[in-house]
Amino acid sequence: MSSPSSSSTMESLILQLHEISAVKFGNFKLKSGIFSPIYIDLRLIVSYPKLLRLISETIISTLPASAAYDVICGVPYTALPIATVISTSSDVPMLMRRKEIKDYGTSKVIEGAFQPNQICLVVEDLVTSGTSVLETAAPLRAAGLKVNDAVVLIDREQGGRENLAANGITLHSMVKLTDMVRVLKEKGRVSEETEAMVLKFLEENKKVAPVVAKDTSVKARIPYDDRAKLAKNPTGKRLFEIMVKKESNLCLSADVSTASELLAIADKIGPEICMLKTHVDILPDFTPDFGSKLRSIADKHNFLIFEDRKFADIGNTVTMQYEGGIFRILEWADIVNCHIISGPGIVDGLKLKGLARGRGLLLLAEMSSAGNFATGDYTAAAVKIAEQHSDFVIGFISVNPASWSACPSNPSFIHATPGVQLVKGGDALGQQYNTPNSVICERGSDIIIVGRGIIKAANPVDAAREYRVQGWEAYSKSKSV
Ligand code: S5P
Repeated sequence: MSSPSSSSTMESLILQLHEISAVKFGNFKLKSGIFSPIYIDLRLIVSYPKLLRLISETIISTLPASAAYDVICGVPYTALPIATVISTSSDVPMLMRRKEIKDYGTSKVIEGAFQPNQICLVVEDLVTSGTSVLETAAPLRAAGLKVNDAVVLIDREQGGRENLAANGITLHSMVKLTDMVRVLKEKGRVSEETEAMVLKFLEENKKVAPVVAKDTSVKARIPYDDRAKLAKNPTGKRLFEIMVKKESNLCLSADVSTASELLAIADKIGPEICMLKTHVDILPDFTPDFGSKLRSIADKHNFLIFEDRKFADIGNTVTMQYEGGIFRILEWADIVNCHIISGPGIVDGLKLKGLARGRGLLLLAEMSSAGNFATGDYTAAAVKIAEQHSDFVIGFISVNPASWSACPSNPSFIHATPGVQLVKGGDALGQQYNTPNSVICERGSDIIIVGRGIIKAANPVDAAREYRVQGWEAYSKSKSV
């Protein structure tokens, strides 16, 4: 609000927002569960084109020259129309971030045309903790764009500016909530008492931590290096040690169409990961030397190989499936996994072959797909079997181990979680995605397993780095909850 004209524009904007009831006073329960005396709902502005235009024009004219940008992206959904109007009126190309990821066509998270290293301005309607801006900035950055600035219509002044600055994003706000209430009081729209109540509320709720950091359900985590010392199985121990050494809790699910593609991507992404997961039976060009080739890449980049075979048969059959056939999994995979549908005999069978070779086993205790049956007693049975075979079982494929209060697993077991992308969503065939932060901080897992989020990214190496950084930051945070 520097010049008189801009301050009168701002006043007029505030009054118009109040007139259309986009700003309300009362007692409102917010998403975080706390009660607020003020509520802002900017979804309404799509019904008021003149106001939408005024907001968009003012946003752009109040941005300092230092906030240079090549493209803009609105945070879905409320800021999308604002970004669209800015784009068409100032002739700046726009991008769109998908909230839900589709599994057909291109599976893109960011829609629109752009070049790597272009600068993208994020446009938002309302900022509280800054979480939504960060959720949009992450996939933009993973796609190779630079995100240095975000512009917002209203700043609730509850820590968003600081949280964004900590993530390298400068927040430019048009209206601060305190200014808004002051103007409405001055113009006789709200009483002095209401103004005082709102100011008191804002003072008392100055800092809303971003959702990623505010979790209270997870107890402070025992660090991976301490857990390495507890692990009975040498592969489980090594996995913890690799994670610490490489600062990576990222497992790449290398679900590509050929063995040669798999070896190429393993070599490129190897430095970012602690583990590489394969489905060897999907590779049409598999040859007997596949295992040794992958082994030498794994040794070069120091990651473990996890063949996601999901054994499910009786003990005697799985011994043959593990060791024999054309794939000879036992020869080259450090880790395999199995269902426990057939009972504990399957673990005995796999252990018979794997234990002497120092291999490790993950039990499928939960699954990421919608409607699966690995819940409740089934999950508890997996924990029990793991305890009975802690020399061979290294941990679980799990989705929400923080919720296993009835059957907590001991800290030497590692949790690896599939169904991870930078934004929540799903595919057309039942897969369900959570973000790295949610998986590690809220759901209490240790390893994020990422497939299409990396494989289908425009730049898989950059995407892998982004997942590694997000996964490791989440782990670091959860050590000190
Ligand atoms: O419950 C599960 C267990 C596994 S191992 N859900 C899963 O999605 N997986 C595997 O993780 C799945 O077979 C696939 O290889 C990977 C997820 O791939 P994305 O492309 O959905 O990340």
